[in-house]
Amino acid sequence: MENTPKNRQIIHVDMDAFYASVEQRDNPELRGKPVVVGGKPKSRGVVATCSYEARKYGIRSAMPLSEAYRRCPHAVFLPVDFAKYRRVSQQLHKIFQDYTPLVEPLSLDEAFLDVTASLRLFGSTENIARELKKRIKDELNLTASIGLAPNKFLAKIASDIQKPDGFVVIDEDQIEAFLDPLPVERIWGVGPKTAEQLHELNVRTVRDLKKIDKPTLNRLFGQLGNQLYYLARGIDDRPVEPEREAKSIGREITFQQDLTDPEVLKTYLLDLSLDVGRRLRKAGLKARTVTLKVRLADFKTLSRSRTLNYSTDLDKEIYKEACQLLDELHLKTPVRLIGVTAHNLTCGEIQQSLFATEPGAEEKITKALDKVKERFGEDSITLARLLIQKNDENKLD
Ligand code: TTP
Ligand code: MG
Repeated sequence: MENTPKNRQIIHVDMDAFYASVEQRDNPELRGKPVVVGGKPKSRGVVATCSYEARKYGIRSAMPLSEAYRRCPHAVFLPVDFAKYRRVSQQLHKIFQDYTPLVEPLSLDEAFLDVTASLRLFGSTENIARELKKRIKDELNLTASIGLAPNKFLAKIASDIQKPDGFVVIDEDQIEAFLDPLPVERIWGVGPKTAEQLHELNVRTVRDLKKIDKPTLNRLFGQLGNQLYYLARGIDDRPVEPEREAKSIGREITFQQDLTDPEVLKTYLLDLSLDVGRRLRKAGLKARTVTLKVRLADFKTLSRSRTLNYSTDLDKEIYKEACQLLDELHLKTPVRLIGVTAHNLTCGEIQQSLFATEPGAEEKITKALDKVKERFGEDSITLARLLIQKNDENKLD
């Protein structure tokens, strides 16, 4: 790949509990307390984020607010103030620009910086990273977690591993020791399905994964196999791409074996929709158009879109549209690839009556998710697809 010289120095910055920290900063009474950002506790809708104090009660992003309230009734519930977070995000990016023009924002609170060429000016990468952290604290009165590594993949894991207020440096000679003990789920591209398949092969850690050779990984996982092979060895040549502006957010998956059963295809659509929804919400964006892409066994590719009369960032809305588009294709041929993309993006603060067109939808999903959690425990939201597949009454549509 171009622009990927050796010995790169990549910094990944991710703010801690971003929206909630901004609210705690601006109202000292909220400091040290469980704070949930997303809306009124009894309103429909989901948690955008919550303070680390609230996370002790098991509250997480994308959880229904009603459930957050059940878990911690004394938490302070606040509405989402996008305009405010966007202003803070701009200040943050101004700080980044003082160190390098090679800044790739991933969302309001997260960015990659390639500081390879900045070293002569600032000394070491570690200096830059420490200075960044200090300026974020002094000038914005917020904390960030920072990862520093020779590539994007490692820098992103590094920033996440010591949250909050983390600072993790991975040198070339520490890559193996750092990666080997991590669970395979940490590798980019390993979602619940792939993880399940890897577990069946007795692969739980990156160290285990490295024991599988490249041809086998290719045979088992197609294109993803290559990615797994290289990332497990800490190799990632993707360049930092400055000012990447999202025109669409999408994800697709190529199957190892062509699939025909529409219900199985829909379980994949749910996985993909969960991912697209999460990335939309993180970027503070909503989409009006959902596109379904299907590649058939004979490589013919079909693409179908639907534009809604409102904008959404909700997994279940994206999933519902994708399923309808799939049904309308009346497929008779096996499918080798399926993908979901959200287009026509707008900033999140525009008010939409998400549920006005669909009374009761929110309750349905809340109930379905609650049932899943009762049966499978807390971190099992993605298991919802299994339940949906098995149990008709929990269908989201
Ligand atoms: P994250 O960086 O994922 O979360 P965070 O900064 O709140 O917490 P931490 O990084 O310490 O784990 O997302 C950044 C912001 O994006 C978050 O503050 C709120 C928003 N967001 C949503 O609105 N919905 C979501 O589902 C997610 C994941 C994030
Ligand atoms: Mg964050």
